[in-house]
Amino acid sequence: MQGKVIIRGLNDCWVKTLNGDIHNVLLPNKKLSLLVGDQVDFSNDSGSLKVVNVYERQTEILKANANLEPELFAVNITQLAIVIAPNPAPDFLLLDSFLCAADRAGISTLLIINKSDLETHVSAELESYPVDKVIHISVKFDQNMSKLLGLLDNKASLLVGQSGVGKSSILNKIMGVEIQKIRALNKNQGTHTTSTSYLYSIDRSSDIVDTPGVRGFIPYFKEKSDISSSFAEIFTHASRCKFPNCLHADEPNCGVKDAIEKSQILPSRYKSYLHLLGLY
Ligand SMILES: Nc1nc2c(ncn2[C@@H]2O[C@H](COP(=O)(O)OP(=O)(O)O)[C@@H](O)[C@H]2O)c(=O)[nH]1
Ligand SMILES: [Mg+2]
Ligand SMILES: [Zn+2]
Repeated sequence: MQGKVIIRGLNDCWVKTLNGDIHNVLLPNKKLSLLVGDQVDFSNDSGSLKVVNVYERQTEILKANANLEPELFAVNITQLAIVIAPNPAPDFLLLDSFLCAADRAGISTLLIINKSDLETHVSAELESYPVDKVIHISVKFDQNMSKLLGLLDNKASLLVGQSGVGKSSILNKIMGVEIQKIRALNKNQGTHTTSTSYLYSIDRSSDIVDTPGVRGFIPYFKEKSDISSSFAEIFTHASRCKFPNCLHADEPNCGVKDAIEKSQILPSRYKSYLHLLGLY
């Protein structure tokens, strides 16, 4: 049988087959690299179901661990959906870190600006942020929710954003009771539900992955120079730098710093860039 992993436990996982059935399936070993979103084959092995094959992944989003080594964050995602709101104020470093990770993984980006019912709005620069799509919604007042569904259609979206922006509200609105149903599978096994990712299916071809551990997300870069190439607008202006290995920090005749002076690069983007550069 074949299916998609919707929850990964320590020694087991829950797999949803194409017809919607959910099975509890054992892992051949704890060390197996298997994440929510993975496509697997499983079969009956002396009375219990066991994973026998993990398919090659379409995409892999990497994060850096404390030693700046690569760690898989999410797999088979086709769209990164980042939620922000006027309140709590956007964490630009977190936002840019996720955009870098999406760029590295080669997946499209969607910025969901929630709480548009509030008097205060997010700063204007976010309207023209380097993302593929932007949508304004209000979960509270059911504004633009069907348009949002359209943007999630035929995609496997990873829903991220800082605490308090409305991720759970969005999920509840879209998935309803399905959330409790899926989460209950995990509770039965006594696993810590707050530290687990869940994959919810909107329909047969549209998934949303809800992942914890978003706070402090650091994208993985193999080389220091990969950082600037993950900031598209910084990379563009880097062609005018005097030194081919310019890191756009303290070097003279830097095309990037020149572009910042001419307001062609958002200061917050450059600040995030320098922060990430400082980590690596
Ligand atoms: N005004 C307003 N508040 C919202 C909206 N969506 C969510 N909230 C509120 O924002 C708070 C955080 O929402 P929650 O879904 O828990 O955010 P999460 O931490 O990202 O999962 C809650 O008090 C929600 O009721 C919205 O569209 N407008
Ligand atoms: Mg939440
Ligand atoms: Zn430079």
